[in-house]
Amino acid sequence: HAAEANRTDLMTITRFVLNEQSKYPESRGDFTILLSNIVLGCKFVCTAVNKAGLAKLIGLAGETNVQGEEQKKLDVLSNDVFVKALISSGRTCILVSEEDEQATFVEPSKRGRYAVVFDPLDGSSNIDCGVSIGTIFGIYMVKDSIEPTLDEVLQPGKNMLAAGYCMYGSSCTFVLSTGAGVNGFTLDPSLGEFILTHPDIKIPKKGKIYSVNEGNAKNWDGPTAKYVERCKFPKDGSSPKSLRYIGSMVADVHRTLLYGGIFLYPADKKSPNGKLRVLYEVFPMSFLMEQAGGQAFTGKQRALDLVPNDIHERSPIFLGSYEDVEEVKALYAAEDKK
Ligand code: P6P
Repeated sequence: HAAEANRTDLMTITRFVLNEQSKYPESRGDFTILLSNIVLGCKFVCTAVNKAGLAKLIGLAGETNVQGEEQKKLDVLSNDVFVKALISSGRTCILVSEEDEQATFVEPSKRGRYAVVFDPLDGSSNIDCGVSIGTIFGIYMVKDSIEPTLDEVLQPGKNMLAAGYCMYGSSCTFVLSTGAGVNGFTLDPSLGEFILTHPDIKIPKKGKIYSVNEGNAKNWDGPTAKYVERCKFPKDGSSPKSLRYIGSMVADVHRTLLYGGIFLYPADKKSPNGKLRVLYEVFPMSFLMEQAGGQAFTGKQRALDLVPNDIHERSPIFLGSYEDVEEVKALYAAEDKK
């Protein structure tokens, strides 16, 4: 009976957010409207990504179609969809996208109170081999939506109102936090709705998996090299961690969130700030990890305390199970004492 009730009591993402919003009587539903436009963008990208495999046959996504027109690459197409969906929501005033060198300042007639930072299709180099990819986003409330400046988005990640990602894999999974825990929704294609499937996600306190591109080992600094060595040759007699590295941040972070363990993209001699972008990769994933009971560290500080100076700034990142990240912090602290 309960199963039947659950099946018919559909907790869609819109209903879920409306429930959340009802806790803030003064809210005017703006966030719900903003989120529904982000969800719309994800649904579009989900169908486009799923068709990408056929693209070679029907000339989409970066191929030339039958009319000989050069089709946009999927990440450019996805960016167009998100920018248009966010502007048409009438709830944003600044957009920062991985795809656009400059921030987008929304025209005054369509301005709203939110700034959205996003990577429309992270890991898109993996599309052709069918590896899961995703959209990552973070949302700030702006102080001055009349004459907004870049300062509104050069804010530490701890000031974000919400963050999330949508993973386009064997199923389309939307993971979201509005600052009161983390919830996962799965797209039911027959309904065209995201349904709550992973309520109140909590990351295990310690995990058995480490996730890093070992190909960069030659260039790692001491603490990172020491930590990875410990994962492979534990000194306390425990069994070694397993290495799982997909090379698509959304997929590696989603597995870490659900199974536990640690994901790291450290600094190295070639890239002293690592590779991942602060605003729309490091901050949203760090926000989610903290909300799920894990943590995120840059090698110097709590990731969410970082104050970016440039909208495309990079940072090293160690994120995941609380105790695993603690070990990394201890190794960097010991290094600082030398
Ligand atoms: P590497 C994908 O290109 C990406 O931006 C992230 O999704 C992923 O975590 C990382 O780069 C992989 O980088 O250097 O290991 O190939």
